[in-house]
Amino acid sequence: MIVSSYADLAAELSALGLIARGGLAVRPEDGLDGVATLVLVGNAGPAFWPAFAAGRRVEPDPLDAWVRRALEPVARRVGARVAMPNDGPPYHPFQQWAMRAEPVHPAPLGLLIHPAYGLWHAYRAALLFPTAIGLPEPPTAAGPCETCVGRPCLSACPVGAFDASGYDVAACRSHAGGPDGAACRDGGCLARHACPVGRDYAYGPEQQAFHMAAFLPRSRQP
Ligand code: B12
Ligand code: SF4
Ligand code: SF4
Repeated sequence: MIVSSYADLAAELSALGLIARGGLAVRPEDGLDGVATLVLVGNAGPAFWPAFAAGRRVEPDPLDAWVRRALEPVARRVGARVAMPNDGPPYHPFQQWAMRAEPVHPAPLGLLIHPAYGLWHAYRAALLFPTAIGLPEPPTAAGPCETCVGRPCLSACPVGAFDASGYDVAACRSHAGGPDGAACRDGGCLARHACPVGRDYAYGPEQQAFHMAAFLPRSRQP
């Protein structure tokens, strides 16, 4: 069966705790042979956490595994296949796809900022369709960073892991995983928290700690 409409797909994803985050007509230069349309699937804020908490199992990469379990039956039904952000390397350019699908812009931290969700959102998968499906016109919105006074995200990291030249992953991991890193480890990245946009969407404590544990060295995971 082919998906009847983007709206139906969005409703089906919503029932799973996930969000249809727009889509794009695939171009030859995207290098996705046999794919005509791509729909991004993601989360914003803490809304998907209860569904994941109820469905998670003790297994490697439990969030990706839960997303795959939730999406594979949907994909089969609508004639799509699933691509995941952590498939790789080489990784799929999810952030570049997202900028074509919805009004997100690069923030100084390297994450994409959304006008409503701020920095508290992510992409969990993409559904790849062999046929063209009707997509909503992506809404446009100016990037909030352009008019942000003081750019507080850039001065909130205790070890200055972010600056104009980029993101020092080693410095971040060393601090957040070390003896003085409990605030980052348990509550989430302080630079992300410093952003005034989308604060209502900040993840809850359990979700923050989960994402940070996934990012820190394995030996420090709970
Ligand atoms: C590799 C990777 C990382 C690496 C970063 C490597 C680097 N050089 O900086 C590491 C493991 C460090 C990382 C960390 C995080 N990441 Co990351 N990461 C990815 C991944 C899997 C691949 C990126 C890539 O190579 N893309 C392919 C190339 C072609 O595209 P590109 O646009 O040129 O990619 C560049 C940027 O994506 C950048 N990058 C990736 N992640 C991050 C994170 C930060 C903070 C910065 C500054 C840059 C950066 O590095 C890439 C190479 O230069 C993507 C998923 C994906 N498939 O895109 C997620 C992704 C970019 N990460 C994401 C997130 C949320 C994070 C974390 C914040 C997770 C967390 N803890 O909550 C952390 C940051 C830690 C913190 N302080 O909180 C999200 C961003 C969502 C958004 N709003 O834009 C993505 C899209 C995954 C998702 N599920 O949505 N990440
Ligand atoms: S604090 Fe300002 S510059 Fe930093 S991400 Fe938020 S809006 Fe953008
Ligand atoms: S997690 Fe902590 S150490 Fe890493 S960038 Fe954010 S504030 Fe800095």
